[in-house]
Amino acid sequence: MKKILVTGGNGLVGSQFIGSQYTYFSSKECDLRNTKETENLFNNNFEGVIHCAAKVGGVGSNMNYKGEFFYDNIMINTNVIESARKYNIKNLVSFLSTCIFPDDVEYPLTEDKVHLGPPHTSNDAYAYAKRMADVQIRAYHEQYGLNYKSVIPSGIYGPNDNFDIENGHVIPSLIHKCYIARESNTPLTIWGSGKPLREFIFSKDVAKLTEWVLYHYEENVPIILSTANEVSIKEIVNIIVELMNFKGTVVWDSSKPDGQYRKPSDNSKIKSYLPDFKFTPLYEGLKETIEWFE
Ligand code: GFB
Repeated sequence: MKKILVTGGNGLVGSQFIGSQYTYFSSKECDLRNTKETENLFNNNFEGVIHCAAKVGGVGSNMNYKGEFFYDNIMINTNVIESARKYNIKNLVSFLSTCIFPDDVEYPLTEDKVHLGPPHTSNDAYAYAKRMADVQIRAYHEQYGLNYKSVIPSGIYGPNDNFDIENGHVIPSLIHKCYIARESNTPLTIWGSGKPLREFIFSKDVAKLTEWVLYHYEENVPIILSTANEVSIKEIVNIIVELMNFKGTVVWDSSKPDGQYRKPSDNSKIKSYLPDFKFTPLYEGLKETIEWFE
C-alpha cells in the first residue's frame, strides 16, 4: 500500500484516518500557506492526498475573522492542489462543506448547485475560498486530465474537535459550555433562537466515506457526504443537556447570530454508491464525543 499524505492530520477528520499507509505532519513542520514548504513536503512520492487542513470555525469566528478565513484557505488549497499536480500525485480528495452553497437556492442542496449564487454572509469569505478549490480541481481536470475529487460534508462533529467556546462549531462549543455550567453551577447560555436547522455527520463516518471516495469515486463532480437528517439547534441542546446530566438553567442569548437558517442536503449520490452504509446515529456520536471530551 503506497503512502497517502493526510493534511490536517491532527484535526477533527484528519485524525480519523488510521493505517500505516497514512503519512501525517504538523503545521509546525509545514505551513501549507507557504508555497515552498508545501512543495518540499509534497515532493516525496505520495500516491494520494487526503486534504483536510483548513482554517475553520463556527459562525462567530467566521463573522469575526473573514480576512484570515479567506487568505488562509485560498493559500492552503491553492498550494496543496498545485503541489500535488507538480509532483505527479495521481489521487487527491479535497474538502468543501454544505455551508458553501448559495443562501437563496432551491432545496434540497445537490452537488450541481454549489455556484448558483452568493453564500450566506455569515461565512461568505470561507465559502468563496472553498469554492475556488472546486474551480481549481475542475480546471486541472480540463487542462491536465487530473481526476482530483472533492467531498461536501455537512457539519462534522466528533472527538478531537476544536472545543473553543468563542471560535468552535456549535456542538463542541455547547459541550464545553455545558461542562463549565454543570461544574460551576452557572447557567448554560446558548446563542441565537435555537430555531435554525443543521445536519451533522460523525467524523469517523466522514473518514470511512472519504477513503471510499479516494479509491473508488470516479465522477468529476463533488459528492455530498451527509445523513440528510435535519435537527434544530434546540434539539441538539436537549440531547447534550441530557447526556451531560446538566440540571441548571438554559439561557438563550438572542444578541448572538443564528447564521444560515438551514442547509438541507440531498445525499442520494453517496447512497446510490454505498446503499448499505450505516451512519452513526446522532445520539451515539454525541455520547462518544462527550465521553472523549470529559
Ligand atoms: O457550527 P456553527 O457555529 O456554524 O453553528 P454554522 C451555528 C448555529 O448554532 C447558529 C447556534 O444557529 C448559532 O446560533 N449556536 C448556539 C451556537 N449556541 C452556539 C455556540 O455556543 N457556538 C456556536 N458556534 N453556535 C458553519 C460554517 O456554519 O458550518 C463553517 O460557519 C462550517 O464554515 C460549518 O462550514 C459546517 O453551522 O452556522
